[in-house]
Amino acid sequence: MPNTFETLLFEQEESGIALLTINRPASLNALSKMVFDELDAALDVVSNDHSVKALIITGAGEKAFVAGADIKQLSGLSAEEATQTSANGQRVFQRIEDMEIPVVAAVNGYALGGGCELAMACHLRFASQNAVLGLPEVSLGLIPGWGGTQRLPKLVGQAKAIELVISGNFVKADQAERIGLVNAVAEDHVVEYARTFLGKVLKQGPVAVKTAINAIQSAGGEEGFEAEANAFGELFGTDDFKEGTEAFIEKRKPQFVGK
Ligand code: CO8
Repeated sequence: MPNTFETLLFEQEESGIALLTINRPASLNALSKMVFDELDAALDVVSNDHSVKALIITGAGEKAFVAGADIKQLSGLSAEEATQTSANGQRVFQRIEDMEIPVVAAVNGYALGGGCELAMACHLRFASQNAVLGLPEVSLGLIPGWGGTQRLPKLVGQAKAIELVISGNFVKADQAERIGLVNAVAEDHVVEYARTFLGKVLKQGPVAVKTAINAIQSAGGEEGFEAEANAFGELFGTDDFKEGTEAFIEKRKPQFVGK
């Protein structure tokens, strides 16, 4: 499987973290069809390589994470092609949400429209000081089409989601943190901030981390409680649980094996 791409940079770091950079800075990293095809392929690489323990997604350059769908491509689509483009983007972003490792968006500048939707599909979002997020699709006579109408209310509540989507208003990093759209604002370099955060996560029991993300994702319905209880019980059968509890009792650091 190739891990060199035209519109992405893919780097595997020794720490077990992979860094995926959307790399079209001249178009503020706008999401073209090729970006989606390559994202799909990069997610295959990550899923099949068990040495990758966490993923950071960011944008090339200082100005933008991703400034949305490639409007130049979008403008030429028929209604049928637009529906397909929406469904395909939803599928790729759902793959991100379903990844079995933590996926963090390092939002380094504009995250607009599809860029904000990409960030929302990640498990966590950290923002740079100059980050600006928003869903300005209504200004183009559109609505968010890559999961934004579904994920935004989960993060910021229904009323705030409606406010942001129907006004197309942008929010800066500090406001995005206040409303829950991003987890935190980095003082300095946002990718470094994400690395430091993930460094801590990677010291925890890997099966427990994966199970926690799955359980929290199923929150919201009756089934969520049942899924949590079942997952909790299953973790009792893992080597990581035995090691974690033994290490606590023996007053030493755990050596997790991820099983
Ligand atoms: N698509 C294509 N090119 C873009 C995009 C974009 N989304 N954003 C910026 N660019 C290009 C500009 O055209 C410009 O190119 P050039 O130098 O060749 O003219 C270059 O990037 C630099 O941009 P600007 O000169 O505009 O930079 P500014 O600093 O003046 O402004 C902004 C930065 C505010 C981010 C501005 O570029 C902007 O408003 N961009 C568009 C933001 C937007 O509306 N995004 C939402 C797009 S719609 C969407 O994402 C829908 C997703 C769901 C799709 C569902 C499937 C059908």
